[in-house]
Amino acid sequence: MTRSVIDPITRIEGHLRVEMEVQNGKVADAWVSGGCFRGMELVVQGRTPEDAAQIVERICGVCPVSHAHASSIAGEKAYGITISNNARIIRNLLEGAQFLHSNILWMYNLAALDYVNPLNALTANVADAIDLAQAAGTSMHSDLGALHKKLAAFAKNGQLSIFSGNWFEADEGTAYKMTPEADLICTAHYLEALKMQARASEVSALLGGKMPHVMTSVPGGTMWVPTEQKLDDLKAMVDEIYNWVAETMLPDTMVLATYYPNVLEFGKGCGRYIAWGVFEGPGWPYGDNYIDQMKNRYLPMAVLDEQFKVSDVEESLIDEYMGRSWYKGTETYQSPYFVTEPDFTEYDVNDRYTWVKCPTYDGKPMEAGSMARIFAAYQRKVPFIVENVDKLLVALGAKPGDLTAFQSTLGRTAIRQIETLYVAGLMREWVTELMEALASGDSEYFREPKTITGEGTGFWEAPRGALYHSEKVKDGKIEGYQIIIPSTWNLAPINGAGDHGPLEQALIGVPVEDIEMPINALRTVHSFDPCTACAVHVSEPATGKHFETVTS
Ligand code: NFE
Repeated sequence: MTRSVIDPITRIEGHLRVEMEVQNGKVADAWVSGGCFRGMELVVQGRTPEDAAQIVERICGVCPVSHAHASSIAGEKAYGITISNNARIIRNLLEGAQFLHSNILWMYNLAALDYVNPLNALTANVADAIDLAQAAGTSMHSDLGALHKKLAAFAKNGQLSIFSGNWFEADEGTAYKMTPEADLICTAHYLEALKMQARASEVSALLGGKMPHVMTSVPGGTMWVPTEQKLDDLKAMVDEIYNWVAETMLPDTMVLATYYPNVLEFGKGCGRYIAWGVFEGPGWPYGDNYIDQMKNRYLPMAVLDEQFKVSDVEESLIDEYMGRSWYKGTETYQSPYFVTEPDFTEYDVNDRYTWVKCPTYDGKPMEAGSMARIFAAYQRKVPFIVENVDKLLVALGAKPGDLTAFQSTLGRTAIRQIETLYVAGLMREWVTELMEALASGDSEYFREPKTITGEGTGFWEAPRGALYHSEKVKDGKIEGYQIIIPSTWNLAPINGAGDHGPLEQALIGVPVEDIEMPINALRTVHSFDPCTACAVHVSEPATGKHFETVTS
């Protein structure tokens, strides 16, 4: 029996430790530990809902827009109001820009280096690489010859920086399977992705005043007012991102799948999914029927069981267990609840071992994220999603409709690109919609509260999955606040019934050939795109260790 620890996991947002027991070449048990306490719930006590929407964004520099929106929705529910049609479209655009940034960042700059070895690209034949890109149908915006020369010069000077510190030697150098030509193409796209992320953030900054931590979304609507010039700028940027995503991301995903079919064989996880829904749909507003509102989102709400059977969310079935995390007591709190009592003890996988609380739905661990959203949209029959999921299934050698074919580490990685393409296309539609609204003379962007005492929950999605903000407001001031972020679901510890959290379950059974570099475990962690948030950073400078193995 061997213990294998990866700490910290790099190429994620925030600080995360994974500890695994390895037996007979496979992970036999796993514990995931989040090393951050955020405590935003305590910071917003006594503040107004308007302040809260601005403050809670500071949880994270990657998904601030989603927090502003979930908080604004909670505020609007407490205030008894809905937003105007213009505000709906503008918020969709702002949220969509952040989704595009996150999905591109994650695919190329965080996850891809588990599959792509830029050092291998040094031996590529450039002409063959150009032929391969054409055959694979993937884009060719970079000068591959110039890139090849640049990489060679960097390698000669020892300046490969982030490309030099990866796990290319895992499994005695056999873990990376792509040809030098495929590695050269994907390295070019890695670099292009940096520009596209920046472009997506420019869209957020245009609509939000700045990025990260946008300033325009508030309970009641938006402070952003379009002009023809701003809409023209928006259109140009949105078109550029759409074209790149359409030409690059799905074809690259198929290239990865060709070389790594083995990564489709592990990493299933808990097999149950939640999506609260995101991007408010047409047919606005829905009045007081919140369930209808969530079901009509462009990516709709759904709770899915092991057979992908859909049900509507019931807030009271969401609870959080404290017994294995660094919080007071061993209670299970039922939503909506407003208790946050941090209480650090020792790191002990047999007792408490993480700052991440343990949310469950109807007592069970649930996976959140793009895969959950796409499954929800497929089951709710969103036409674009049904068509593209079936196409991807056929390309992967599976049957249309067989969602089980995605339940793996590479399946989770691949399916997210359908979402990226969908959102990139919707962005273009929303710009047109906004242009039409402006031309029609509709100029309503903000609404005042009807009451300043009440309770409200914002069910929404961040790029990494289902996001929940709930607040209790008295005379305009917050008395109670609770947030359940996507990674809390995915990185959850063992629950009160003894079930492991979704990532822990996905890790159990993963093949480990090289105990010093458990690359398939790392691929599985990255497939969830974890974020333990960027607030408090806990590290152990004394040991300076990033990786250790302990034989017991
Ligand atoms: Ni810090 Fe976030 C997203 C949220 S974390 S990135 O997406 O909420 O799961």
